[in-house]
Amino acid sequence: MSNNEQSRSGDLRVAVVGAGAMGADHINRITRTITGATVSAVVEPDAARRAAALSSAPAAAGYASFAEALDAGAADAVLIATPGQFHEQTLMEALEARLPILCEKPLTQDPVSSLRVVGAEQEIGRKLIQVGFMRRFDREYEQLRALIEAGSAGELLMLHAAHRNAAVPDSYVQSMLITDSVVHEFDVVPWLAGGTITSVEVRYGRRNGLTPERLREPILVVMELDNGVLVDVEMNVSIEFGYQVATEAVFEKGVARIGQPSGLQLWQDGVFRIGEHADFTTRFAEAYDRQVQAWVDAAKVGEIAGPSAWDGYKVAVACEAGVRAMETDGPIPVELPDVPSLYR
Ligand code: ISE
Repeated sequence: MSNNEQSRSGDLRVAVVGAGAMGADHINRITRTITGATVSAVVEPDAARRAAALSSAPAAAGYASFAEALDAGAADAVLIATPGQFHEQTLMEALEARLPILCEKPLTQDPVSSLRVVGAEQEIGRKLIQVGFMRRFDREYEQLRALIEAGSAGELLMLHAAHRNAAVPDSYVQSMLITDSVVHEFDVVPWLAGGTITSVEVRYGRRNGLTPERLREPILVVMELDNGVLVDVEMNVSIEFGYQVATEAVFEKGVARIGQPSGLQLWQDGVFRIGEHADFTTRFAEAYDRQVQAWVDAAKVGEIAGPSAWDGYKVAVACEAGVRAMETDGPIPVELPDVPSLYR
C-alpha cells in the first residue's frame, strides 16, 4: 500500500460518482497519485462494480446513490464520472450542497440542460464546477497555446487536427462522433486559438471499410472562429493502428506540431518503428493526473482550475450545431448569448 492510500487529515474527501471505466481510473488516480485528496465515497448503483471500485479505495464507503453519500456527510467534493445523461441530477445535488465539482465531459448532453446548471451556479454566485476537458492539461497543448499567445511565429492562421481512435464500443452511435469525440476539439480549439466558434460544418468522404455498419465515418469537421482562424478536424474511430490526437498549427512564419508519437523507438529488420498509444487512458494519463491535482488544489481554496460550467455550456451549443451539421450540407452557425458576469 502506498503512503497515499489511507485518508490523512487535511485531505479533501472526494466522492467519485460512477465507477465505470473512467470513474475507476479516477479512483485509482486519486488513491495512488494525487496528493491532498482521498476517495471517501464510491457512488455506484451496480453492486459488483461498486465492490470492485471499493477494493482499490481503502478509505472509501460505498453508496448506491449520491443522495445517500450526501446524507452521510461523506464528501467535501465530488468527481462525476457517470454517463452524460446522469450528470445534471448529480450536478444539481452537488451545487445544492455547495460542493466543489469535477465533472467529466460533457457538462450535460444539450444546451438547455447545461444552461440550467449554469443558472444554478450563478445563483450561488461562485464557480464550483470544473469540467473534465483534460486536454487543457496536456503539456504539448499548453506549449502550443503559449506559442500562439506569444506571437513569435506570427499570427495563427489555421489548425489541422487529427483525432483517431483504433475502434469504439458497440454503444457508440453516429452522433457520438460529435458529442463524445469532437466534443474535445470544441473545448480545446477556442482555448488554444483565443477565439469563439462561429460555425461548424461536417463533410463525409470515402467510408472506411472497417467502420461498423451503424456508423458513417471518418468525417471532416470544419470550424470557423470569430478571429478568422479556420480549423479542420479529421474524426476517425475505426483506424485500427492505435490512438492518435495530433494538431498542426499554421502561423504566418512557421508551422508547429503536437501529438506526434513519442513511444519506444526500435530499429530492427531494416525498419524503424515508434510506439503509439492504444487509447486515451495512456495518451492523456499525465493530463488526467495534472487535471485532477489542479482541481484538488483549487477546491481546497474554494476555486476551480480549468474549464468552467460556462465552457461546458459553450461546448454543448457547438455539439448541437455539430450534430445538425452531420445531417445538413454546409456550415451551421453557432450562436452564444453574452457571457454572464460570473464567467468573464
Ligand atoms: C472518449 O469518450 C474520449 O473522451 C476520448 O478522449 C476520445 O478520444 C474518444 O473518441 C471518446 O470516445
